Amino acid sequence: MQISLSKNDKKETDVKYASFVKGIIGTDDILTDGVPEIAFVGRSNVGKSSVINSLVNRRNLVKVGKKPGKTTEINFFSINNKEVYFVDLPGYGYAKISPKQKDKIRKLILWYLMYSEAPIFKVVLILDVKVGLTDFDKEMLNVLREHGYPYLLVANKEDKINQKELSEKLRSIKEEAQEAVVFPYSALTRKKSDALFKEILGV
Ligand SMILES: Nc1nc2c(ncn2[C@@H]2O[C@H](COP(=O)(O)OP(=O)(O)OP(=O)(O)O)[C@@H](O)[C@H]2O)c(=O)[nH]1
Ligand SMILES: [Mg+2]
Repeated sequence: MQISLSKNDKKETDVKYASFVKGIIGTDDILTDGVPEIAFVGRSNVGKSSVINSLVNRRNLVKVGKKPGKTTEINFFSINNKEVYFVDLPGYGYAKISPKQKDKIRKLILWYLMYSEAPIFKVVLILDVKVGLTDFDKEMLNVLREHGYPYLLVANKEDKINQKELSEKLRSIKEEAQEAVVFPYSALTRKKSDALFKEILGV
């Protein structure tokens, strides 16, 4: 599967249009309309929605920081009139929701990845660089590896720590995840948004 986002002189990746399509909680026509999907997965509050906004250069395409843990749907955003969908998955593990609700979200994420047959181009697994890998992230990594999905680990919120701490955190994340590539990022500064986009698209 190849994605070629429109190119211009300044940037390799160019998002001209981005819009919300719909939220789903189970099987739906959108999963079989042939548009490749880039899925953003991670614990609640790690910055999934912020990372999506930073990539499409919009502050409010996806609501950020409001009512964490309340998003229980899988939200689809069309990029450049359905060149690709960005898929914002509900955040797992928000402390203030019930165990039952947590389990529901975990099952929805696993269903999407394992059984929905969505044409997933890449899974972006987002971590909070200060927190590192949690049990949920390890479970996700196992699923992604077992299913052979192309994925990328993004260590978000790098602006919150200094260089020394950052390299230590990255080293331990790589070691624990047994992963050579972890992309340090800040959705707040957006400094590396183009580099991240290229890494996700593999260009
Ligand atoms: N300092 C800093 N804060 C960030 C960064 N990315 C996100 N945040 C903040 O972290 C909080 C959560 O961000 P969201 O993007 O809503 O996180 P999410 O993963 O989508 O959360 P859920 O939708 O609840 O799963 C917000 O207050 C953001 O402003 C970052 O790179 N640096
Ligand atoms: Mg969110």
